[in-house]
Order: sequence, then C-alpha cells, then structure tokens
Amino acid sequence: MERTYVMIKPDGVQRNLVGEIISRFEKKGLKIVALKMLQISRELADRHYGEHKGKPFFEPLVQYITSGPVVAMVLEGKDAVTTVRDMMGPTNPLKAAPGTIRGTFGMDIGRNVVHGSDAPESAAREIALFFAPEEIIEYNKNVDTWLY
Ligand code: FUP
Repeated sequence: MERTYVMIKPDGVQRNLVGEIISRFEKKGLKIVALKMLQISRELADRHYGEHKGKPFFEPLVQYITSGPVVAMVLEGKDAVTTVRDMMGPTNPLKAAPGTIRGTFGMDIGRNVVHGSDAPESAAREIALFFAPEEIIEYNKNVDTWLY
C-alpha cells in the first residue's frame, strides 16, 4: 500500500478545520498510520520547502508555515499520493474545483489549508522528515477489505 505525507497547515488549524479535513480522508478510505500536532521550526520549514528556496514566495511561505501549529499525518491506501492530491485540488484554491478541500475552504495560494506530497519519492522524504519510524503504526482494521 502506498503512503503519503499530509499536513493541515496553520490556517486550517486556526479555522477549526482539523476534524473536517481528517474526516474526509477517513471517509474516503485512507488509513491514518501516523498523526500528531507540531509547531514547525524555521529549520524544518527550510528543509521541507527546500525546493522553493530563492523563489519570491519562499520567505512568506516559511513565515506562514511556522506561524502556528500544524497537524501532520501519514495516510496509507491505494494510490494514496494521487488520491490525496485529487481530494485537495490544485495549489491555487481559486483554481480548485468546488468540493475539493482547497476549492471548498481556500481563497489564497499563500493560505491553502493543506499539504500533500506530490509524488511517492517526495512522500518518502517528507514522512522521514516529520516522523520517526516508531511513530508510524502498522495495524489491521478488522473489517472486510472491501469496506476499507
Ligand atoms: P503544492 O504541492 O500544491 O503544495 O504546491 P507547491 O509545492 O508548488 O508549493 C508549495 C507551497 O508554496 C504552496 F502550498 C503555496 C506556496 N506557493 C505560493 O505561495 N505561491 C506560488 O506561486 C506557489 C506556491
């Protein structure tokens, strides 16, 4: 099963959307295998968003992501990376279809509520950046497989 890194950003926490967003992923059938709240340090933000260093939006992005607590999680399921990306909608919430998380809850590219890894390789990197191996829990759900 594929895993992806998902993070409810500071605006999502401030706006009381934590339960709503996690609930969407749970109802879809993705399995939560790690979950925690944390305050991102400047150093961690630099590492997480390293690919954007030097871009004009980098500094505001780091300011934003370190501005308050985030809720970090690892989700597991079939095509988890793409499934989460489709559920979030594109980076710019104004371009995101109604019904997606960003399309439903966002107005500003710099306050886009949620993060999800963009490829299995970045998922592996981001999971390792935010979680120690022992924080990721392997467990079975006691339902028939078709119930997820
Ligand atoms: P995404 O994978 O959808 O999170 O998007 P990117 O990795 O391209 O961008 C990471 C974050 O940088 C976005 F969530 C928001 C921010 N960003 C801007 O503020 N302005 C831009 O033009 C592009 C990205």
